[in-house]
Amino acid sequence: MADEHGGFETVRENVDGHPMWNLLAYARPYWLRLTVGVLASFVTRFARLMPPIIVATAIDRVVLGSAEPGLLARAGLVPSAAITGEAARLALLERLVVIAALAYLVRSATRFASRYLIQSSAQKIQRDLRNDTYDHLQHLSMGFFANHQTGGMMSILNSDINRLEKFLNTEFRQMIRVVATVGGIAAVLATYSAKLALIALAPVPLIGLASGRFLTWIEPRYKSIRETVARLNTRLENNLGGVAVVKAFNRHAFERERVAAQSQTYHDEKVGALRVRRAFFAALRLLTGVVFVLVLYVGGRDMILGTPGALSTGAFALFFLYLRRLYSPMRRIGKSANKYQLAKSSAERVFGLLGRAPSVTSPESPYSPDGVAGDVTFDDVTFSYEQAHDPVLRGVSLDVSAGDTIGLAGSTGAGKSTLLKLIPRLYDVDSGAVEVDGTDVREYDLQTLREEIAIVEQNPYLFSGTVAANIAYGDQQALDAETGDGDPDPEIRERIVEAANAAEAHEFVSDLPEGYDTQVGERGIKLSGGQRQRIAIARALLNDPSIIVFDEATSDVDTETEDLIQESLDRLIAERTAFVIAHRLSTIKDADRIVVLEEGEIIETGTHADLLAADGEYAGLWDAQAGAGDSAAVGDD
Ligand code: DGT
Ligand code: MG
Repeated sequence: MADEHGGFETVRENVDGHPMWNLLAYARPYWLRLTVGVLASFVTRFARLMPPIIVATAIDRVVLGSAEPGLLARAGLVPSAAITGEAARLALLERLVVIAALAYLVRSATRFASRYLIQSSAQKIQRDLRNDTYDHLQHLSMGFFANHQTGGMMSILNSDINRLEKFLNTEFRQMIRVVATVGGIAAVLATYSAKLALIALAPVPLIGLASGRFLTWIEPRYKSIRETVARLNTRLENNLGGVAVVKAFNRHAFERERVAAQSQTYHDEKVGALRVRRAFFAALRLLTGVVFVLVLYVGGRDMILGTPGALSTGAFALFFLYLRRLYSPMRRIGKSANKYQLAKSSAERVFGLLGRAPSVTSPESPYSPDGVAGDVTFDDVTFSYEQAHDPVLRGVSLDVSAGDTIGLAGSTGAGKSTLLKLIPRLYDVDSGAVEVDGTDVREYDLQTLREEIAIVEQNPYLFSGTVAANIAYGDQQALDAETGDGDPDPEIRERIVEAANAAEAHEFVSDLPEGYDTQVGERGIKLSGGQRQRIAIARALLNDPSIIVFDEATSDVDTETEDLIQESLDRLIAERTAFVIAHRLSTIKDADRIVVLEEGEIIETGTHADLLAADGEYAGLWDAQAGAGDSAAVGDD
């Protein structure tokens, strides 16, 4: 059963290799875009280093008329000869203005390009990853879905994948920023004064190291916080989904307590992590203060005393302009590292999910016939949902010839629905075999097999969309036509209406505000159980399978609806192998054979007349129902 953690605690065990390498594999198709983006980003960073150098040159040579040529002269961008006279100074100033303007131009152009290239790559990677993850997820077995809560899966498809996109988009550029800025600044400062450059850069490895320590501390905390959030989400989703039950039983206070307890856990964990985070950043700031004071004192003192290698006025200013530049990305290292950890745990979940092999798959060389006749054999089938638990089905053997109708009866929880879920391999048997046309279902191509079987569930699920699209779900071509753009194909509409007619659904569908185009499902009009079941029958009819499973709703439907369902059912099961699970035994009294299941075992089989004559379990149930009136149901749920 699904546990209170949403079942995702162990998913990261399925990651193959480092999770972030897996992410890199998704970046591969966009490598050109990304490489150009990264290069442009480096150019932006270097262009950003220009203005302080220009300021330093302007101070030294334009304002103070110093003879010191400076960095720009050494790079050949300005003349290195001593500047004397107003005209020469003005000319130099004009030259500096042009260089500054060019630097800003380059900076803004490359920034635009790098942002565009990296952001668009991140969006594409996000899209690919979501598509793949969703597709992989929908192929996982039913057991996976039973053991993992929807909230947890949603948060992987949404938050985790979004976080990876954001990481690529933002933190990746931050990393480039750190490397380019720290490297560029170190190189420039070293040309002015090796000693002061050393002082300015000394904390860099220290900050790197501290960030690393901080990370190893914060990592498990963030993991736990993320999981707490997922649990909280699952709880909220559960409660909102079940709000009718909460209200009916007046469990508001109970649920408030449960939500409050999880909110509190989240609060406590987050507050603890935030405390350490604050301390870490405060310490970083202190360190940058120490460097500022040291450069001010040592650099200033050398200038006063005229020590050889002392800075020029412009260079002194340059140091302070650069110090800020140096530490703001350094301070972000901690944040980036945080984000990296968050992204890594998201990647663990995403790639853990992707690494999870579906347990029900087509074999290597699948059997893929053009169609099946519809013989079904259960050969000594034993099955349990959970390995540790008692089997739900025990040694069930049943031989059904193509075209026969088998009625299934038995009390609630006997295993009727479970037994029939084994035919399309929604689950696989523990031992024994299920065969279709004499071939084990596990040898079939899964798609071929499932195309031949339709299940009309006890409680059919309707997707958000039109009535027509919900019926069309049974047939790929019809579905494409009904969900595509433009007007539906009239021929396909005709088939849908025909199916609805046969399912006795046409009349009530026509009465809906927009007929077949009425929105149903979560965001549409609500239909009754009997109406939904008839739509599900129409869906199955459109699918035209060789084998049909009809799981009768246990909910009460009025006698008229019951008659309508019975009529549509008769059309559904005609000329096919049919399994009809009935709670009202009148539904199956005309079946070719009736099977009575109790606690996972077949206790009686025979025709209605045989079983009445045998005077066993079935006869007892029949009498009880007849006694309670025709429309009484056996199932007590
Ligand atoms: P019904 O529809 O109320 O007349 O009962 P049946 O006969 O259709 O019972 P079925 O096959 O749904 O359930 C048989 C047993 O298996 C019952 O103890 C509940 C359990 N079971 C059903 N579905 C699941 C599932 O998805 N996971 C687990 N772990 N157990 C399940
Ligand atoms: Mg059932």
